[in-house]
Amino acid sequence: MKKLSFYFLLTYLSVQQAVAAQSVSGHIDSPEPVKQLVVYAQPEDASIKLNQAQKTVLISQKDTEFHPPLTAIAAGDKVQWANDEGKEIDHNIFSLSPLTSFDLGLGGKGSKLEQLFKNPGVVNYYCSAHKNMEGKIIILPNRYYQLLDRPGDFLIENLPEGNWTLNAVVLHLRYKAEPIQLTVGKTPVKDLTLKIVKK
Ligand SMILES: [Cu+2]
Repeated sequence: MKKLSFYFLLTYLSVQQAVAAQSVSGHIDSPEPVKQLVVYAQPEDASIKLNQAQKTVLISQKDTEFHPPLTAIAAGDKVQWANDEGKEIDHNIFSLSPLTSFDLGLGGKGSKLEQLFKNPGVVNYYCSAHKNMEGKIIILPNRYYQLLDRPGDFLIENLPEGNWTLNAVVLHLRYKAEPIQLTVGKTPVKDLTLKIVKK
């Protein structure tokens, strides 16, 4: 009997946990020129507790290119660039971005260089040794985002209950997203349409 009530409690707790966070999904309605974008959600209630555990996100330097050339991270995350060249080739990483400028110096084959990104925004970075090497990092306010190669369906998981705003960082200079308000409750939020419009 004791055992049975214990399992009942476990089931009850896992159901409770399951309803405490929901997925939010839908479609991006966008004009043709828009390609890469990041859909993200921001909490509107101060009571919403976010998963803010810091991560280190890896970018590889191989064949004198950054892989991937576009990376999305959360504010407070670190990026680590690994020189994965087969030959002895030094790479540098620098940025003159108004959001955060840095120069990590030169790193030889096998080296790793790191940078912390505190504030949300977009950072372009380069290698001073190879003019063709360039990369971009989109820093989101939190971990509730999805990077899309092109407009289409999106899915953001584990949003805590409460009121949120859904928005997108659009890399095309002449377009922006129209933010939408939503409430995360006991069931997943589906079939949203996030519109991309001219600025
Ligand atoms: Cu380089």
